[in-house]
Amino acid sequence: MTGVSAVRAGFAEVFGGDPAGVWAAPGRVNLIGEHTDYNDGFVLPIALSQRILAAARPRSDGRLRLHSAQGDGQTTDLTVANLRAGAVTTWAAYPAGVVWALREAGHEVGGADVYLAGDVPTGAGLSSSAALECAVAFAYDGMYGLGLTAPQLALLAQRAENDFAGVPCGVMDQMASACCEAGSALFLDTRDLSVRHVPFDAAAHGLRLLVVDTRVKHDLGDGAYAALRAGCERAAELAGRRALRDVALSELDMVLGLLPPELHGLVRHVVTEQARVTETLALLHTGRVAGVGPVLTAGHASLRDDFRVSCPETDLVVETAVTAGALGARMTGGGFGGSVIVLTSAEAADGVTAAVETAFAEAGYARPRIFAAEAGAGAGRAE
Ligand code: GAF
Repeated sequence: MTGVSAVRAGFAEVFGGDPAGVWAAPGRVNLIGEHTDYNDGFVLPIALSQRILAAARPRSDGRLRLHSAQGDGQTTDLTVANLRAGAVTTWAAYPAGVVWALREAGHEVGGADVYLAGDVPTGAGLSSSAALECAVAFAYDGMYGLGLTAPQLALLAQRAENDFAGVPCGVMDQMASACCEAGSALFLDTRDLSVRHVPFDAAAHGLRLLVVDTRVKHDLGDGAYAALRAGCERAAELAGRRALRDVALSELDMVLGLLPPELHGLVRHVVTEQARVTETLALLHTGRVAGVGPVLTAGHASLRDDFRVSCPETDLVVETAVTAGALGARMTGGGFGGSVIVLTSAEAADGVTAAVETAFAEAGYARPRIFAAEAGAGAGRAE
């Protein structure tokens, strides 16, 4: 985990002096509820212990200076009053977009020096961009005394990503980063943003939740995600529903009869995935955590065969892990690469890890990064 003292030292080196504070925001994995958020549906993510830290100090001259420890050593120097959607095309679009979104929403915020560092892998489907946005949103809220709530900051972070950086994501990742609590998964109804914190402690049940980063980079901005979203919205419109969330499982066949065949897979996935979230919630509420495994694997099959967002590497992880004795596995996040979550007994975890590593080596794939996830805390002031 990147430490607060390292970030303070980095800030002093780049900008001189001390920051006004240090704020942190985590990455996430989604247990279940994939590609449901922009269909007004349910999601169930947990925050990771991997996080982005932002050491920040306000400036009175309207300049926004952004420096990332993971960047190319350059400091991005912007003028807050000149921020325009689409004008920043590097990683700095995410933090700058948050400042833009705050001002668009009428908050009178000025400039700042912001030093960013963290250990959320980028392009791994673990929400590094949402963590970046939320770290800066919470830093600005603290520095400028805005008094905004975590969901309000999450919505501003999503606006930054949608309208400033031009990535049409749903609200799950920002809500997870902003609102999760340690030891719990976040059940979120994306229609009304109501949340429930659902205890999730795999270790207490003799289990492990492994995250396998396949190292296949995914990019939500490349058009495929937008096309899926547009397909879902078109299907809802043709079916005469506000969103696909409004199609009940019992009506699925009837609704498919109203739609062109190329939309069937999208609709089938979203409608059955909604049911899988509800099923997972019931299993967690009754302490049957191991029972979540097969639901994950069914979710992966749906993402692979109906929604078509898996790839050979994520499929290989799922297949290998389950064959090696895992309780279940599925890709997590937007897809087209990224990471897989694997639910396994603690005893089988090493064997599952070794089997996945061997399968990747045999297939000639890059060595995956594998770690055990625990439900971490959401964003806030780190110091
Ligand atoms: C990405 C998006 F950013 C989320 O909003 C969500 O749609 C997810 O893909 C798929 O569930 O992480």
